[in-house]
Amino acid sequence: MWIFLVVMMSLTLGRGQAQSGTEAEGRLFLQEYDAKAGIVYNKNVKASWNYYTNITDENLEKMTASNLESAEFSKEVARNISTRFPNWNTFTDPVVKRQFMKLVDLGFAAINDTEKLKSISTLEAELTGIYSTGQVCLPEFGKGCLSLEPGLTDLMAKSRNYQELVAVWKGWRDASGKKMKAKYTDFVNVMNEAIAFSGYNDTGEYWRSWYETPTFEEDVKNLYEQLRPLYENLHAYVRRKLMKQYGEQYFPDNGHIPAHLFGNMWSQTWLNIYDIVEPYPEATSVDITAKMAEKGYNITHMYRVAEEFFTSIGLDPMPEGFWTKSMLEKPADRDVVCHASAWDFYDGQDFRIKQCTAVTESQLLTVHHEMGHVIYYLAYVDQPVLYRRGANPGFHEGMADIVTLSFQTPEHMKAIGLLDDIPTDDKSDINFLLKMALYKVAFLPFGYLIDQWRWGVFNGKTTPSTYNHDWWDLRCKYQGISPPVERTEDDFDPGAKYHIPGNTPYIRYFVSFIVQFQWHKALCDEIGYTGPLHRCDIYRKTAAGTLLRNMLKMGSSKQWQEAMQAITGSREMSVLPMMEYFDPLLQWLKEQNKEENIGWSSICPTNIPSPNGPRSPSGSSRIYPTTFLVGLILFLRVMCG
Ligand code: X8Z
Ligand code: ZN
Repeated sequence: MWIFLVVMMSLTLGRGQAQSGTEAEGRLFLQEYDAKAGIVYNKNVKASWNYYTNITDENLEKMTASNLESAEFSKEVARNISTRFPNWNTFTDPVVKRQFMKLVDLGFAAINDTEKLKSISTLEAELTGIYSTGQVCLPEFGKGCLSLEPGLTDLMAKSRNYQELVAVWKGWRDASGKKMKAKYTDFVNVMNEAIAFSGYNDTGEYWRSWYETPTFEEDVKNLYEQLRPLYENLHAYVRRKLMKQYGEQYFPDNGHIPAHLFGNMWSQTWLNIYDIVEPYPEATSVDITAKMAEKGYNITHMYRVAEEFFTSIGLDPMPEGFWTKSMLEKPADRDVVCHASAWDFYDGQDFRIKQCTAVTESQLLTVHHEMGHVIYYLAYVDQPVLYRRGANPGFHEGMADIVTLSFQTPEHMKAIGLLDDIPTDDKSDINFLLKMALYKVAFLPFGYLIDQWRWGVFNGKTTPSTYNHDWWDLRCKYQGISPPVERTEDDFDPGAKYHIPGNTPYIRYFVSFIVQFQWHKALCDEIGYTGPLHRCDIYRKTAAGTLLRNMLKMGSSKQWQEAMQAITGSREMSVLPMMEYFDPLLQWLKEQNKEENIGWSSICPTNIPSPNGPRSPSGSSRIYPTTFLVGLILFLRVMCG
């Protein structure tokens, strides 16, 4: 490792040169930096790829060594800037100045203790390793030992057996999160210690700084509040359908839904229970997974279909190496990190996807998502390395998702042969919108709460003694769901979600789910589309591709507000396009929910219904306001003779 460091030191910039520090020299310095950083980043990403696609101790060690080299390189550059360009802040060219601003913000690398830096890298990899190798054995349900992908994911999606779902849900949390608590506690402490060297109060503050918006926390809260009625109506409708499916006795009295009934391990998207909640079974809706099987889809074809969408609007095809170097299938001979991701190797030609692809509808959407990330990488490839990022992290995720809004329309399904006729009746339209809501609306509170929890952990509001309690407080409050079995502080349920051990910030997805609708509307306006927003398909419309590309190619060279303006004409995040998209569904849901108590208690139930049967002797103590009053009157009558 030390040999590496010596080689790397000779790459660092500006050593022994005269100190003049003019802006023109600053520009040269950046050019030199760019060439060298490309090499260092490339080596670093390769080492990470090797670990993520082959989890071994040896690969872990190599990745850690490479992370340290990369951090040392960044530190050396920042040191050179402080001696050679102490006044970079006065530079006038914003393109130059912004790069200096990014270079001096070292993040965790600022810490002067290499052992601590090393432990950040090691802990993250170890936590990811625990997550990625976890298995659940289910002999009582006639099944062997299953990993998360594809086995447990598939069971969560398809099983309609209450007890089996409990076993999978709890089993995964025992096999993953429960084994992480001590390591995660150390991880938080060492990250906070390191980030203090960069002048941040805590890691959450550092992560939020990427949005360059002083009111960011308040802004996302306001966005969430505006969308809450939409979620609450969906929740009430789905709750009624699930009660019918599984029986009221399993549902707590306070309006919550047991968390394991949504067809998804984390209740984050509810697409897989469409069959239970379908509004009009007699109208049109397509079982895309079945149709894919019927049409003979295989994994390569799924990626070709996604690529064809992007090229149809004038965006780039995947480069040659993508097809040979990506990991598109789960290998049978080694442990890998299955959670899907897209990789930029910073050499301008090597871009890959890592995904344990299965031939299902939701995986087809993930294929589009990951390829959307690669399209962003390709669009900003001519930017300096420092600007080869999304305008903010939410923009990258928004770009990854935007085509799913076109892709899923009946119009598009027909265009690619997955649907025979385009339905025009209102009932089929509601079926379609409900399905979209199970994906896009159901996600909102989840996307919002994950980092509410993590920001609290980082700023000390949530301590290890209340990790799980505070997690469930948020899940109960925002999602209106509660655990199907008792939880204690021996459990660490946050760790059962990839992004917690993987240390990927999550508010980006909430931002993405807002901005993708803004962009979808802007692109549909651009192509002169005048119908309802939810039926717009930008397929084969190069004008849409051009507008999108003009925003993407900026990378992070400007603040996100400018990128937003380039595509929508406005500098703000707004929920209006999403509200417009789902308005017909919201009106329909309100009608369906007329007799319903919408909402739920903001606190978790104290008495969790037993997974094995009725939760109380009477089995019917649901306290809706009306039944509660009748009960009270009867009680008083008895008491008062
Ligand atoms: O993690 C992802 C992508 C990779 S960026 C597969 N997503 C979030 C998740 O799975 O929790 C996409 C949407 C939300
Ligand atoms: Zn993504």
